[in-house]
Amino acid sequence: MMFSVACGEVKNPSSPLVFSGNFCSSIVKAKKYGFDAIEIHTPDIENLDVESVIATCKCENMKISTIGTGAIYGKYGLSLMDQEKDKHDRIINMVKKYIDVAERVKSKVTIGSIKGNVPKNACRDIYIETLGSSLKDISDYAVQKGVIVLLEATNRYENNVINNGSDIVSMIEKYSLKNVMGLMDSFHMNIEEESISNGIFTVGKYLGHVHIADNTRLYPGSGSFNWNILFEALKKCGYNSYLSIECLPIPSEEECAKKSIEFFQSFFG
Ligand code: LER
Ligand code: MN
Repeated sequence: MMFSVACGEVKNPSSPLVFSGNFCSSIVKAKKYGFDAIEIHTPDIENLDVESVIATCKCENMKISTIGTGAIYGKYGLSLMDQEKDKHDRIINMVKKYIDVAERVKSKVTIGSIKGNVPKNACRDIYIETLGSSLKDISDYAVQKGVIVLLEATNRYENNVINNGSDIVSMIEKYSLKNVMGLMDSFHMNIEEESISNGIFTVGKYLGHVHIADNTRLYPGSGSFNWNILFEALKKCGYNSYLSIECLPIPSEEECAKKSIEFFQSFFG
């Protein structure tokens, strides 16, 4: 198992990103606490100093696990279900730029919040079809670049599409999405899955990444989530990729990072 931590540029106590500030400083901090990798979250991928990130990773022997696109939804309000052609083209082109950077830094790309929401009273099938064809476009591009795209199941209060493991698998299989894998997040699973283990078994061979936060979205071990069940299920599936801390930086980023690493050590030695 490898340990990663989600990082953003701007400090925001309501956003589940542990380290904030310059990404190169976050790589150094994450290494110091004992992580193997960081997740980069930014709404403006073109502003990322890719060469410095690559150099810092090399120097610190660190990796970029994945690049999150969710901030595009927060900052620009664009989603993969937008029906207007110009908005649709804009977000697809943006995601392709994330894939270009991911190819350079050898990471994956996450698609979570930018799935968007089907508006009230709208025809759900039309929106789901738009999401499927957007993901197909993205996936075809990711294949050319040799990048894995992670499709995340998020809870119903954030997105009204792809809320659980079964939704991920249906989407991948219905649209024959190559290079797309599932991202399961303990916080969302706790709300959406009837059974944590069955949620993991359903995604099974498609599982590509796991987000870790307790039921309160604070650092793992601080709440009531049943970690034994999750980790047993991951073991049975042969999952050995990243467990990535994506939790609120409360009471502080330092405390959160320290407690998270202690938590991992208590389970994985
Ligand atoms: C993104 O990974 C996620 O889990 C969303 O809930 C972000 O708020
Ligand atoms: Mn997540």
